Amino acid sequence: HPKRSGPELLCQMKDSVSITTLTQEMEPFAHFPWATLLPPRPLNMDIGAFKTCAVVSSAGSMKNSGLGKEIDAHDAVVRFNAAPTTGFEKDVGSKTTIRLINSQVMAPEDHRFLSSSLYSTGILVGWDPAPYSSDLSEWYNKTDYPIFLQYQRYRRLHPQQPFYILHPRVEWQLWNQIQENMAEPIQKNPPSSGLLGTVLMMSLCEVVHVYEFLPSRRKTELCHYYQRFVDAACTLGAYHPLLYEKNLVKRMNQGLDRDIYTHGRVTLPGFSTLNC
Ligand code: NCC
Repeated sequence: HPKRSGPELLCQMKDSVSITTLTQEMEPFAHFPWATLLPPRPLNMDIGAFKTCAVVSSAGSMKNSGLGKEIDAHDAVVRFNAAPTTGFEKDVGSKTTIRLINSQVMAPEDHRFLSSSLYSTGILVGWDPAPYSSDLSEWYNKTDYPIFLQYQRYRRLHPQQPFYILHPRVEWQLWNQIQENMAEPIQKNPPSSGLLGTVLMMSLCEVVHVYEFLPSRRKTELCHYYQRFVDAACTLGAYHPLLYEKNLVKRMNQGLDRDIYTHGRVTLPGFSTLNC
């Protein structure tokens, strides 16, 4: 196929990726005694629609960005994994509406998940790299990390906090979308939390600003803004098809290249605003 234009990519994304989360009545969960710990309704029926949303990548280049105020001015803000706000407000803001966490972060070996206050604000959305095109039962018996065990534990300890689990179908719909638009074969691993969160917000918001997913002039080999750890693979990808994800986001960007350079900011339209 000829290379798709930005508007074509956006419409294709809207048509082929549907953001869903697990609910109590889905099989096989409906038959489990702990099914009632799962939300009765999918995420999109409980929150939104928002006007403006910010997606804050965890990249080292968020450091010294001074973007905190701009980020907090959005109606909803999504953050990832163990990325903190405390002590970094000036650069990343302090509002957290949704925290998207991979199952590695939830793993019991990392004792902090169940107790740390890092995870106590906002709506949690967990995800786990599921086998390609598996059904829910197959995945349930073969998760990368024990996401369901930890989910149950967390829900019992923090029953008031909304906590959803992303349907694994979303990962592979999005992966297909990336592969469809690349000339070469890409690794069959799910997209990064950053792209999952971006598309999640495109389904909930009218306008989405993504920060430092496409690196600005502050681009650095520092992995995260909150850690002294240097690895270029954090920005360019190893396990996740990150370079391809970034290429796709660059092509969908409706903002100015200048905004990427100065603010690391990409502007994407919400799906509801598209006339496809
Ligand atoms: O690093 P991570 O991601 O938590 O970052 C969240 C998202 O921000 C974007 N990012 C991050 C760093 C960087 N230099 N450039 C970026 O663009 C990416 O979009 C990224 O998804 C993940 O995707 O869930 C990931 O999680 C970590 C790790 O599991 C958690 O941080 C918990 O410690 C993974 N690291 C390892 O497995 C070692 C990372 O590969 C992906």
